[in-house]
Amino acid sequence: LKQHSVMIWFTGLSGSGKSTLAIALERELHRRGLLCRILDGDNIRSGINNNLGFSPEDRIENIRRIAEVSKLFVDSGIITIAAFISPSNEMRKLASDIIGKDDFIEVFIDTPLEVCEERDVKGLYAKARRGEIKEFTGISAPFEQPEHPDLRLDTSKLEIGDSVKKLLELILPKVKP
Ligand code: GGZ
Repeated sequence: LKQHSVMIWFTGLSGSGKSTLAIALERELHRRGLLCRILDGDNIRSGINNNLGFSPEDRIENIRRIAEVSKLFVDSGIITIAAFISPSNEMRKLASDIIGKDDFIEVFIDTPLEVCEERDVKGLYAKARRGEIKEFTGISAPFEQPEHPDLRLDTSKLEIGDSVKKLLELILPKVKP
């Protein structure tokens, strides 16, 4: 049995569209009979990582555990989609080193901060502006843009379907022998 799998690592600001794209991508992969799994704040920060906050140290530990768990999935043949801000080159390198760079696809959700803040789906940017949330990425904590992502998607310019198409073009050749 030879199943080859990959890690799709979304990085980008809160509200950039990581989770929305992850869900849309998952649907298309399932439609093609491919097993996949999304890891996001809802299933990771609420459980295995519920003792972690948003200090630089905690974010690194968050990403390290996510990468270790992801590696178990990838090694089981499951296409694994991670949707975390992962705001620094160091964090993304850590994830890539744990998973192995040959299986690691870095996708930068490059939606401008202004658009993310305008969307403010959960009202977190407004809270961060009022100082009610400390160390909020993009406002009071840094986001380092990846320099050489495998794919860059700006959800303020692309339709979801177009982004998913680009993702599939990148992923399918790597998972279908
Ligand atoms: C950034 C925060 C913060 C702070 C809470 N900074 O839009 P969301 O709500 O659902 O996504 C954000 C999520 C970010 O968690 P990650 O695990 O992806 O971050 S990291 O990779 O940097 O560890 C946001 C919410 O958590 N949130 N406080 N201070 N985002």
